[in-house]
Amino acid sequence: MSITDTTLAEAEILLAQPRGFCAGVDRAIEIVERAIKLHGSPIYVRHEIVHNAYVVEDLRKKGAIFIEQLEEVPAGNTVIFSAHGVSKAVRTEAESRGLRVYDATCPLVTKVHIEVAKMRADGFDIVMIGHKGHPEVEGTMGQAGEGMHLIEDIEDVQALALPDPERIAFVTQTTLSVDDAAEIIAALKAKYPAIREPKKQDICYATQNRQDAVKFMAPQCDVVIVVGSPNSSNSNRLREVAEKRGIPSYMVDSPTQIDPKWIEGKRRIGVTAGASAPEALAQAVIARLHELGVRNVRALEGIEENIAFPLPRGLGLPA
Ligand code: 0CM
Ligand code: SF4
Repeated sequence: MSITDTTLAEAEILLAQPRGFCAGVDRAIEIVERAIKLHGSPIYVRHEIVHNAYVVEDLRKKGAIFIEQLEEVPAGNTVIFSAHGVSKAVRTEAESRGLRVYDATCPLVTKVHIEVAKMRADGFDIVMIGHKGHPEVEGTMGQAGEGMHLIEDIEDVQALALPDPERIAFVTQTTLSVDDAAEIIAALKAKYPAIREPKKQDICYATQNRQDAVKFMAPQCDVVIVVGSPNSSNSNRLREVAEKRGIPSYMVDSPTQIDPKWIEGKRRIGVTAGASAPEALAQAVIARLHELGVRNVRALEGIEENIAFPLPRGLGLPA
């Protein structure tokens, strides 16, 4: 047995708690599965239902067709809006085309949409903190025709020139880095002391809890592996949380992407999963680490989540 083998046999996997699916992702997947059962395939889904390649492929096999533009949905068909939400224009287009719609927008994204609508109705300009081009940002920005200002970082705060500093508010994307958002919000408040903030932060419970779990886990690890797809905002943020603490960290979509070099000579290997990454993938990553010689697994303590969101009308009965 080589020195490396001996080390890996003594090494352990630390498992973050909580990790993986949130209530919004559970609900969104369930909506697609129930719609297929109810109406038969194909069922059209606007954008990836959640940002996970494995989930999308699984639903594709079950009869879902993923599209980006509503014009790709043939007349008379059913379309499901993804967990990330849609703009008012997309909703109107679906209505005017007479499509049957099931809305899998996470209720915590809808909460932000409602904030935007209320504050625009009160005459406020709204600053949104988010990542340009992300579908959730497009959906939330698209809740109002005008008066929306997207910023991504502190430099953007300095560049903002708003018409009435007494009538402005901010909202955020739900899956931001909690720490980066806090810095941007502090800069906003310093520049616009009267800015109105959400009653409860827009960053969702799942994002907050998974980042907190990595903050607890990372200092105990020599390397961190995050299960998540490259386009998943919340999964990327988990990798960054570990990286910012000086721990080498990698994101993988599947166990085959693990490079054995990452764990060579490491004693503690942290594993977590983004809110859209199935537990089956996290378990497959653990199995791969076992194959590579790591024997022990220790689940860390952390918050037990027991949140569930109701299904939309028409899909709520037992399947
Ligand atoms: O927003 P993000 O890119 O993190 O989306 P996701 O599909 O990976 O996670 C669930 C959600 C939402 C909204
Ligand atoms: Fe909803 Fe948060 Fe999950 Fe996104 S990550 S689906 S906002 S609970």
